[in-house]
Amino acid sequence: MTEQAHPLATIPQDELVARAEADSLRPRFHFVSPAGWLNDPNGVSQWNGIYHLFYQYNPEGAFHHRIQWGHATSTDLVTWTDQPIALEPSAGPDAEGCWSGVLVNDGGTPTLVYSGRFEGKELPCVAVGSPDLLSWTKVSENPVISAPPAGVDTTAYRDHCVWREGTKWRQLVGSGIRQRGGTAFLYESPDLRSWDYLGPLFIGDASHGDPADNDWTGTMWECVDLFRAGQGSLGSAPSDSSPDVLVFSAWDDGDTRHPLYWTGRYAGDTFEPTALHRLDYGGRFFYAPQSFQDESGRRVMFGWMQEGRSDAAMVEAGWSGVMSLPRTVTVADDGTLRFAPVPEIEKLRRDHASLPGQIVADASIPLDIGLSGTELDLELELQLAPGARLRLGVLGSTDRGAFDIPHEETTIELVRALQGDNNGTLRLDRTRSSLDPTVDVEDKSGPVPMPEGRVHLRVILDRSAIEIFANGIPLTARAYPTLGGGNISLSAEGTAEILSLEAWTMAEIFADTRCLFPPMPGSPTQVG
Ligand code: DQQ
Repeated sequence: MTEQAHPLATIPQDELVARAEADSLRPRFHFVSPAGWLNDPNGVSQWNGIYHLFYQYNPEGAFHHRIQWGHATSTDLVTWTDQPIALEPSAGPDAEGCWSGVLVNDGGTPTLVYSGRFEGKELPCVAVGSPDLLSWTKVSENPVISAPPAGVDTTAYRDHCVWREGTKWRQLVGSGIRQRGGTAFLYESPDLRSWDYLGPLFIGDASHGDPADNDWTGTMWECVDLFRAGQGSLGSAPSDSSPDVLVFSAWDDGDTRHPLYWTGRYAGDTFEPTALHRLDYGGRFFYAPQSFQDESGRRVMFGWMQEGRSDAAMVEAGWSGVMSLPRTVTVADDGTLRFAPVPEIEKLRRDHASLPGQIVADASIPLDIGLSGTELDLELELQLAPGARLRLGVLGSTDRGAFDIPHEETTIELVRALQGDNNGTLRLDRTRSSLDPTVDVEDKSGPVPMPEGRVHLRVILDRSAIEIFANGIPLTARAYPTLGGGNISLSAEGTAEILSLEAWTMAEIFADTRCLFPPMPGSPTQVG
């Protein structure tokens, strides 16, 4: 490293990987960086059959500084091979960081559009790749847009969504207009190098709602992602009633709030919104999502699962940040989105156990299904009576209930409304998740459609990473148990029928020791 070490770089780099790997809270089948810091997914794509996941990376330590683009590839979206760092800051417009961006196919040339950071501000930059996407060259025209739109008082300006429309490229840059709200500025280009500003695609209203609300749209939109949820490409005449979707991460003055999406219609140079929705009830724990359409036509999304422990604890642990499992995005009959982990993840299922169907009525049952653990995939089919409340406890410590012995458990709760057949609530209660008083235990919840009381519940646990899907509505979060328990329990108020419960232990995805600076395939491995 040529730069002076950052004051937070307290762990020698040759120890960082070992330190990170020794942490019992580090996930084993979610993608994590070799060590150090990871945040947003970038350039998510499939290129000639190979999946590419780039990510915001600081190999110097578990803090956000001088961000580079880490890179990993996969043939199945399950196991990942570390590839050499794709972009790193260099003298010029990205001297302070290569921030988030996307990958596009420019007539066969892999091309990255990203935010170069310099003098505390970000501007759009471009880099072109070798055919194997392993070597990247920044173009001489950088920054390809020299400033935010003239005369507009912006709160921030960064992150990109780029697509081909007819003979031109189009680009959105995330931003916010002071005293108004978040926005995405629309540009057009013949060559990805020279861009004409067309105007704001759509402007949010930051004065609408309470800033404390979990659907407040913020003062800036990070990581905007516009796509057509149905058939056809952006800008073409829609062939069905599926909406266009504008995903963004609501930001406010340095605070990463939560991912939201607008459904609506993109046409001409504007987006006509129909409705605003929360994208994941975990809020900041599924931040900066980015999606792509894979070669089979599926829309696949990744998000950054932020940490819920202190900055100092992250630095000490030697690693920070988890990439969500890739999840498919589909449209429900009501025009809102549904999510599910890609089915490929099921390859990791190992030991299997199941619970015969049974009714839990006003009872608590310790679940002796012959399986427990901290790396699990659980799938339940449930039938809740009106007003019933079902609690699924996971990551439970073994001495549950014993007098005076500290107990930990993370609780997933489903409640069916008393009236009306179709509504309910999903909630994650982390108040007893950890004996560590410093970790985030904020309540997470939101409404879930429950037609006639039926719920398909999927819970994926990977040590500190938790992904929950209730009838396709996601709630992603982190928990930091100190006792290492993997017990499962069930309890109910009212009547809940467990139609089926299946559980699997999950295999790990990284067998070999990882390298902070992965070498080019075929070249000798570097230390660290
Ligand atoms: N993270 C990136 C930015 C983006 C933010 C910097 C979202 O480009 O706005 O690492 O988490």
